[in-house]
Amino acid sequence: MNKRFKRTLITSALPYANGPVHIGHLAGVYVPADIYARYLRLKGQEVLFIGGSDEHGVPIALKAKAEGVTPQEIVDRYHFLIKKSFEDFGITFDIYSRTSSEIHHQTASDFFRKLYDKGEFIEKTSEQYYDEEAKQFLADRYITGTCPYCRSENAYGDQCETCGTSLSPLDLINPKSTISGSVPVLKETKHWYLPLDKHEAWLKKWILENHKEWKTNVYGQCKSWLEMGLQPRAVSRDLDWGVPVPVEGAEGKVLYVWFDAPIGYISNTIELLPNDWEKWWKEEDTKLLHFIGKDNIVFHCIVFPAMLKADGSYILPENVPANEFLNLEGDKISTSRNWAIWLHEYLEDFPGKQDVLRYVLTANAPETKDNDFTWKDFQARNNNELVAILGNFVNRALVLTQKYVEGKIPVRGELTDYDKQTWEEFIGVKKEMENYLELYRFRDALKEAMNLARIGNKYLADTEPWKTAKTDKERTATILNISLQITANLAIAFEPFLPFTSEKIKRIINKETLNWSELGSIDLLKPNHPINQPELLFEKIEDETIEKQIRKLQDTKKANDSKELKAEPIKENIVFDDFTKLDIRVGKVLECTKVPKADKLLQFKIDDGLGGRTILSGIAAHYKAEELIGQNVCFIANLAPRTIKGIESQGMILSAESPDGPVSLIQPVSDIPPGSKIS
Ligand code: B3M
Ligand code: ZN
Repeated sequence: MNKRFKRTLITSALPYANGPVHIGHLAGVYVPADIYARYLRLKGQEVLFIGGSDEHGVPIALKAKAEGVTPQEIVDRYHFLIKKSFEDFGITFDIYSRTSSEIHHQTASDFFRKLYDKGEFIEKTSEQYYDEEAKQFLADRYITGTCPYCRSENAYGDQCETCGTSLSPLDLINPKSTISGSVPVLKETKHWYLPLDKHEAWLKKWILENHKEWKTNVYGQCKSWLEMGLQPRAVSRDLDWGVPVPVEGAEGKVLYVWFDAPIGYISNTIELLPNDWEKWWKEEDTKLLHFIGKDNIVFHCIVFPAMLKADGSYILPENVPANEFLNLEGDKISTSRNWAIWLHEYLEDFPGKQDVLRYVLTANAPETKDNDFTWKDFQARNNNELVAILGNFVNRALVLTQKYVEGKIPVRGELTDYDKQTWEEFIGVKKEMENYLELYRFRDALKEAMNLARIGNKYLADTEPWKTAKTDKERTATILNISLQITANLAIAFEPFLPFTSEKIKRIINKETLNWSELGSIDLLKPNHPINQPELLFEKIEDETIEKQIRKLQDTKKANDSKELKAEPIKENIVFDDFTKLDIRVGKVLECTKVPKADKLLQFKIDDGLGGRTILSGIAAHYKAEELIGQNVCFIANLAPRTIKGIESQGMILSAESPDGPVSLIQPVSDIPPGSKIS
């Protein structure tokens, strides 16, 4: 550890308590954080590892409304399930608490109040939608309406999930409150903003100049945020679930969930160490690390540091080793589509195999780019690596010990050159592993740990103690002594990664405590030290087992497809006259370009046979602008013009959309002049 630091405070993102945790959570955040915490503890360093559930926010309030229960009931249901999953997988939090706790409410409230009193916020009044029936302001997610870009009818106030465009509630056509179904009205409301623009200069220096060592994915994201320029960010919301804003006249307002959640790291520390928490958060010799997924980077690298700085008494994170995402069998993990491997379900199907999952998720961790979990890879890594390399070596060393030297550590004779060379190699690989651990490169570190076991296998294969046993007792004793020393070393090396396996090895070799400084020692087990009966560390996973899991996912996919592919219900009948009001025409695309700052939008110049017109259409995700030039399209010619992103759209281009995403333009089958009428 760098001289500057005396202790390490590790935080891991607080998962929302509105669903169970899955392999993506484990791979992205909790296994890496746990590996690091275990590694430091084994080295005898002072470490604190903080976890907890994030129990506020709109989705939790919405879920409660949908189920007709209180938000507290929702978070109680998931908090304990999540906590248990983490315990089951050996994630060694020093505390796993929750943001609905009293101590958190108090801490977050005090934190806000101090910043408020110091004048660190700005107050702004703006117009927001208000539901007069439910008598409350509507968070973006509580408002639905028609998307102005793609006309989908179920767009949310913050985003249209059909075309992906991010929206503000004021963009929606025919807005509706999801609480009462009524049409919301605009009403003035006051909120507090953290003026991030005022923090921009020091943030730029702190990250872009002083933390060039951060992972490139993290540094890159920060750089692009900082270069775009920071804006004041609202830290309060009109909502009835969360930490109340501790200011007079702020009834019905709570702290924005992303304001209170990171303070959860602090409140959980206070809950654990009421008299001793401050040194962990306020002393310069504490190294603060945030383990998170990539979607949380801006909050941990920019917003939370700005909050800490605004307070003035806190340290800032030394590093934020964020990971990318883990996909599942080629598709994004999705809670709503049940496309996930839930930890509690994994344990039902693979009891006792926590380490297999920890291994696979680390070996394939999304450290630098998104990665894919597949069941075939899971099986291959178990069978070809855990069973064939680590399990095989340890088992052979132990069985041979029982067979040839009566289950005791034999006395070692003089080392041959080959023995010495093996040990040197072992030390070299151990050093590599440590270097990687220090750099949060756990995937590479694990690879090197596995190489230590490979050295053991090669040593046994080359020295063949089963042959020397017949001719040379002393040589056999030396070989087995070295093999058992390697075994004990593996118990140390693998402990951060595979803690259950490491425990098992330690039980078998009768050595309860081993620490990191002993790694590399050839004298971990003294002569005549007794060894217990061997047990297998891992077992082969059969094709059948894997096929069952793959079938389970295929069933999920089928269920999703049949749900999603069901056509939408037919709208109410209209009379023929209604239909004739529509003027639908054929047009030819003269120009087509992407609209800047609107991901989904294409701007068309159409030859309509009447001098041309401009139309915007939200199909950029489905077509390249240049491939549409020269093509015939169908459009509604008499739709009242609308201005979107400052451009007047004079009509609407027709396209068909399948419920599972694909979009297809409607085009005439044969060439027909622009302006032709469609009926
Ligand atoms: N609950 C978001 C997430 O689970 C959020 C993290 C909070 S960390 C302070 O991705
Ligand atoms: Zn849309």
